[in-house]
Amino acid sequence: MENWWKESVIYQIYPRSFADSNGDGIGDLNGITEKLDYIKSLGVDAVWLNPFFKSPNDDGGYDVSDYRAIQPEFGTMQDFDNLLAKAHTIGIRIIIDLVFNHSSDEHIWFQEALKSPESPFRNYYFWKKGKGDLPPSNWPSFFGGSAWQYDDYSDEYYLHLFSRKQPDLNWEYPALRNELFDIIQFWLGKGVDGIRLDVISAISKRTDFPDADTEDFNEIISRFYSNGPRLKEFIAEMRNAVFQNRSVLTVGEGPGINPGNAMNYLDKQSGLDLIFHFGHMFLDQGPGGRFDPIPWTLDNFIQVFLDWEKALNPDGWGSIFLGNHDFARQVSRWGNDQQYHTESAKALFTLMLSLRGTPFVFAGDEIGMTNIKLDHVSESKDVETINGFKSALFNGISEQEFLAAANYAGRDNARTPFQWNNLEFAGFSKHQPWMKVNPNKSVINQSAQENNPYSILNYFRKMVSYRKSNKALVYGTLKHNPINNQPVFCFDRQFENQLYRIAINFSDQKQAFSLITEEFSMQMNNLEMLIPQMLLPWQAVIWKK
Ligand code: ISL
Ligand code: CA
Repeated sequence: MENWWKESVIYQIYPRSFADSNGDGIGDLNGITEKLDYIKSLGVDAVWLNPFFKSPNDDGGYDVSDYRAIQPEFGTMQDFDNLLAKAHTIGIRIIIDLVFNHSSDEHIWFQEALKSPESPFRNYYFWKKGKGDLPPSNWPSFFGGSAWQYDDYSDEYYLHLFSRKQPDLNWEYPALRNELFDIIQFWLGKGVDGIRLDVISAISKRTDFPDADTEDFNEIISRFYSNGPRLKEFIAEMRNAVFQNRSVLTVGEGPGINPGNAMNYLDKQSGLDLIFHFGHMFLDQGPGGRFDPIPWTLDNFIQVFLDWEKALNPDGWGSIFLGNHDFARQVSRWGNDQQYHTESAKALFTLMLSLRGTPFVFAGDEIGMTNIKLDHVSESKDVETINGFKSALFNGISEQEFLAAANYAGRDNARTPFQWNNLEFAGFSKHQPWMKVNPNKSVINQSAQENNPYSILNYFRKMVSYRKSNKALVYGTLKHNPINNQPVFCFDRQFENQLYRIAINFSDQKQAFSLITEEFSMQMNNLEMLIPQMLLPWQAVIWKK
């Protein structure tokens, strides 16, 4: 069915942290297969799997050394085929995650390119002479330091926007593009239902590599790394080469995608089907990026959603997400994971599941998993945090200060083992897991919530089913009802003659609320009570007229 993804709710799984089937402390494909009935019970329609391809795991699998082989720790190709077949038998689609902005430096292409400037693989990457003893440009890597790594054998530098073990692929080179299209064909041939294209926003480089004229990292991303001159052309070529079959979902991810350029990615004929946008995900990042946190405001948060609503209407389609493997747990970042943990976790799902677009729910958020507190940076398993700490020390920032920023915003928060139950290692594994288990697994875990009608888990299930039986929440228009000087997000969704009013109190205080009259009937409420003309702390209600 065309556009199946418009009416879908998609569940994101980070394989390393979801379920360990063979007791080595590492999540794996068979672990996911064993949990398919649970996944189905959520009411979701598809699963997006973060990369599970062969990788030295420098960046959690986003450094691929063989795009046609399974990461041995995650299992075998047979295990993948088995997962895909079982998922299809219960009506769950599988979306895979192809990392085509860069490969691992351990990929055979890069190993060959390193051997000689004359190698046929040399042009699969970007190589440039330095400027004196300086790199070719002043570009900073996402993961600290320069985006250029010197290779003394050839006296040239190679480009890596991410870690030095993630050399950028040169899409200017047709032979490379054809290699990538063949890889897509390989996985489509196996029957996958969708492809997430990692950092698609950066595949077209400014090949003159001009120096950045700003220190603001998010500005550098947008103006120097993303939205390059041949972006639309490359996406169109890929679409025509491998995605003629429109029932396969193509979703583009990438920093630098903004309301002004989003439609460049979504051309009806030759673009992608939908994009992840990150406007809200950088609201609490200062000029120094992730580890330079600043407070966010609800007004700015709401404005991001309104701007995207305008930018993607009527032809575009976006994703709705509040967290993923790259950001802090949503209930900790946007909600109140202490005094109003359950209420605010539910309120965030009311928001996610009543907006226009395709909701992407990150595994663990449906049970309200929270951030983890690292006591030392040495507990981090994330290259972005580990390198970020090195840069911080170099700039005279103490471990304590950096740790506070990493515990607030670091990606480790999203990668702790799924909390299935209160047993040792939270039922994720029978073996010490690769990553610290959050001690709060004793109170926050799936089995404790499974049969509790008031749990986050069962509210999530109810909200998913409510969205599916009220298509206005998928296709309806969105009108904001601004409420000045109150932390309340209220908006209407209208579809034909149906009007829905959604109100969410983003605060620990009760708020007067007077936008409901008697012709509205309450449909969903994240609390067990409703006081007229009032929203209790973190109360989220849907009415219908
Ligand atoms: O985490 C971020 C930077 O602070 C995000 O901007 C992120 O790097 C960016 O959205 C791209 O993320 C994707 O590509 C990265 C990988 O580390 C992320 O896990 C992946 O989601 C490089 O492949
Ligand atoms: Ca395992």
